[in-house]
Amino acid sequence: INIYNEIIQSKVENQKLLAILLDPDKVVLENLGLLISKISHSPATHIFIGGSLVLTTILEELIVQIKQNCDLPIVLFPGNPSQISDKADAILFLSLISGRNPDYLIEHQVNAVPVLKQTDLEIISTGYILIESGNETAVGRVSKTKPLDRNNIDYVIQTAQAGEMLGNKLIYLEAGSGAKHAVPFEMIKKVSQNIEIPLVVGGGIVDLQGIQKAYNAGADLVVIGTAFENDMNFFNQ
Ligand code: 1GP
Repeated sequence: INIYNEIIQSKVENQKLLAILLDPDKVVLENLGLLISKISHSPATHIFIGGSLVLTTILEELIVQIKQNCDLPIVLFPGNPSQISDKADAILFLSLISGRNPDYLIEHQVNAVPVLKQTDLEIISTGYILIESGNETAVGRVSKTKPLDRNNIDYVIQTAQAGEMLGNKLIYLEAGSGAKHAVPFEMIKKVSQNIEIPLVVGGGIVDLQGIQKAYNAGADLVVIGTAFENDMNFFNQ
């Protein structure tokens, strides 16, 4: 299966997608059975794995155990090149195009190539755009970049369009994990209207209504991390 082609197909059919983001630093392996069962019974279509730091060594084991017990595609969402594992299905090959730190625009990507060449991971190039969220989030802190102004929608559109013109396959509007304010719906709407490629939205979405509103505004795939991390019954509300 080609994960990107499926995302495109879903967009064509207006079927919305949902990724649960698991941060390996926060997953307790002993609870994994229950976690996987909750994910399998949720509306999730994808599992994203990654975090800004990932200090743990359980990344591979985590992926292997999920794969044994769950059919959802596993997509790496790495904070840096050390978070690559050939046990996953695909990787969001991110470039932080909202920032002006060359390390996160191209340096880490260059360094990741020898590792990626040894894997069969499907590589999904992604223009990653961090939006100001009312609090400092790990992405901004670790990447040492400034998020884009949440009121300057035109500049965010222009950034997303530049990402598309550069050949990215996805645009990801990110408020940051645990964001106080999610990406504004008006911004999702305008950006989705001005790009052809699928739009991923995440950060600070804490209820089912927020997910639905992001879909209605034009998000093709919504990412939920903290809300599910805090409450495994999040989707049973
Ligand atoms: C972060 O977009 C994801 O990269 C998810 O954010 O943890 O706030 O859901 P939350």
